[in-house]
Amino acid sequence: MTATVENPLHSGTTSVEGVAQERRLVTELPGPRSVELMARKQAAVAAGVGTTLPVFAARAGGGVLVDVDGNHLIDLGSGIAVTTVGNAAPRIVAAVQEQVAAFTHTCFMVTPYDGYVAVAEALNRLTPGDHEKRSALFNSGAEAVENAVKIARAHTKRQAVVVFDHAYHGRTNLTMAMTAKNMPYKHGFGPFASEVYRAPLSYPYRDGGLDGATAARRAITQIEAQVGADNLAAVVIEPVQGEGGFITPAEGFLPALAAWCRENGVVFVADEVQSGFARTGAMFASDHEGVVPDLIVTAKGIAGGLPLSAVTGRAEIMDAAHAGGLGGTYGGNPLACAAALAAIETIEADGLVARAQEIEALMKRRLGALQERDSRIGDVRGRGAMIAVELVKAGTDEPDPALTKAVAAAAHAQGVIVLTCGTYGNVLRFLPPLVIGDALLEEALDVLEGVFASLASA
Ligand code: PLZ
Repeated sequence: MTATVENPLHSGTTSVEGVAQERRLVTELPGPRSVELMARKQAAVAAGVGTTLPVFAARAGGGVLVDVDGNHLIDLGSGIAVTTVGNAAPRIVAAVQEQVAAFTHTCFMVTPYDGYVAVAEALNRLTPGDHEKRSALFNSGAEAVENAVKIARAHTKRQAVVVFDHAYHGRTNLTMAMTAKNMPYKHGFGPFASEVYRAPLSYPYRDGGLDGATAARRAITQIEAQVGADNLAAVVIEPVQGEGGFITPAEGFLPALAAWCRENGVVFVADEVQSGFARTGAMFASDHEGVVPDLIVTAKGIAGGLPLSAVTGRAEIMDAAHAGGLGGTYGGNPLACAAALAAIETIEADGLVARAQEIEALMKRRLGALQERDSRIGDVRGRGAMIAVELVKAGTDEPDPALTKAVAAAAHAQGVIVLTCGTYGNVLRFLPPLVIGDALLEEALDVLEGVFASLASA
């Protein structure tokens, strides 16, 4: 019999990585040091690089970010789903310190090193499906998405790419074309890459609850009519959409699309840049419905904050690109690889997939209760620690971006970092690090509840 060990995540741990696990405001936000730094930022950094909170970070750990004025904020953003294993997670710090002292860079294409190979092995093991796989490493999510398209085109000798309504795939030229939303991602930045076609998504809250099979049929009919399977290299989809609004397609949608791709020799690509690595309460969001993508794109949570991304998939597809056709100076940098191996070890050893499921239960319980009292919360959705609420004008389904902005701003002012998203700017999203304790989560939700009450029929 094992003794019951109290889980520190449930018991209000007082300090993680030297950071007190509490919300504590010692100045107004932003404080004087942040204001000073913001003025320097405005004078030195290009205006196109925005910030959500005008608060400069000093350190972070567990579920808390400490700013340069000593304010302790509850982090429900994880740097957009990146610090899944926590900020400055001990295994990552140790692994990176060891690597940085050994060597910082050789370029894997010049003289390789084992960290890169070990990350590829880990990805091949962890991603859905037990077929033979290969991986290639890059720096950013967008770069990996671009490479997945290059690989699919090399394999199929076809050109077209299908993406979906509300999709987000990045800010490079090809991925801007693949991204749906104009402002701020595309506006004024065209012309965009050609041969990218958009299909309707399954969006249960806004498509009358169309079942997954019917929604897939609708998308496939449009693809067959407007593109033609014989011209189509790849279908690229986020199994749970990120920037588009945490839209989770109806059950059956993803499997039906994947099956159609298989029947038609089209490469089915899951963009799991945001949804991957334990975030949704499974190692990958594709796992929830047993979908086995031909290629899977990962980044963000893969390396706890060091820049790393990957394409992993069927060996015969991955190997279609000629030698020297894939790469880049920094892709699979040794520091990032050391961090990735430590992040993967942390997810597995600390049971973070299960922790994401606990976070889902807690958040959906609280947000569901709030929705029952407040008809401005049109929908509560998402999986694991990737949860969102879609805000509408009370009692309608009309998006309310102004309310969403106001709620986020009020939460920020009270020391809770929340992010917004959605094509209509009316989705509040929550992406806590999986190492956040229950007490902090509950407190953040208390703050949100108070914010909704204070903004009542204003
Ligand atoms: N695919 C599904 O979520 C990045 C972008 C934030 P990069 N999402 C956050 C912003 O405003 O730039 C993302 C994603 C999905 C691809 C990407 C792109 O990943 O690492 O930002 O290039």
